[in-house]
Amino acid sequence: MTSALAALLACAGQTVLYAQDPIIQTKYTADPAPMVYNDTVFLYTSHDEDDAQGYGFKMLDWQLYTSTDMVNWTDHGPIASLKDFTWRKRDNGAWALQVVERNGKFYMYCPLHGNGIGVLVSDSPYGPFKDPIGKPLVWQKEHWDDIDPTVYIDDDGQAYIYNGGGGTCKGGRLKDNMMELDGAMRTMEGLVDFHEATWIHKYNGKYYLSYSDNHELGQEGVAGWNRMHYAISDHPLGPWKHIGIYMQPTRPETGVTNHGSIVQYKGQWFAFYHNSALSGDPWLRSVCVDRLYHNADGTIRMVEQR
Ligand code: FUB
Repeated sequence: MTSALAALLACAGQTVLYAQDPIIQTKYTADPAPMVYNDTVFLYTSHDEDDAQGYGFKMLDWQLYTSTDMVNWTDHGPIASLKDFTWRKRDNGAWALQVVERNGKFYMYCPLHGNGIGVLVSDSPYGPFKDPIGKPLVWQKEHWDDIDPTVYIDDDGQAYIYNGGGGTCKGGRLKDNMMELDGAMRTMEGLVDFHEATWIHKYNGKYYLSYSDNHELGQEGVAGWNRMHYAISDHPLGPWKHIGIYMQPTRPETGVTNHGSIVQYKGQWFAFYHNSALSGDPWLRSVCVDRLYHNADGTIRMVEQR
């Protein structure tokens, strides 16, 4: 699948090609988790089933798209699903995932909502992915805590895992095998109005933890109008200094969630997120991407949604 249209924009003296938002228009996708590997963007997403309208989250598998120019996206279809976890107790709940590479292996961290966070492993970013441990990696027995895993591997090789929803973000170390916690996870201090959707990136030696907030959460019985916040620290596990908002609620304001991710590709920074522009329905979301800029003082300029 290639994106339907590309818009040519002149930006800060450079010519920048963008795919038209939403960048995926043939399926409903959410919770974008980009990974840059071998000069390619591997965009892993969750997937809202077509018949989820009026139902709530109906999410059974995870999808993969790739691009080498941020304009044309190739659809690789579902690359993992709830069925890959024999210990699952529900046939719904394939929420926001993330994939990272370490020493030639690819680790996919998957929340099974209500069942904990599992990990799948593959020798290729395209899969097949298998569950080597046969049990949850994280299971704090609170179904809102055990969502939205994100993993960051620091320059010294130490890997960190974060997760959380419903008000608490936790972080901790992973062992070198990437499939075991190295000590207990602890609450990330200093975040303001944390809701979910943790993502870590590093810029100029500082750690950035971004997340969605509780803005107008629950109005009209839907998920809210999340804004994306960020906090900065000198250390991967904080304490964090809350800086502010880098993205206002997505448009149109259909009461959708937002879930951001920030990545550098070919020297430029990008903010991925999702909205309900194609469907107008909170449970049928679509992944978008826009440019992200760091200011000279390290703060993030508000992302302009196109
Ligand atoms: O997609 C299901 C849930 O909605 C995710 O886990 C949250 O981040 C929110 O996007």
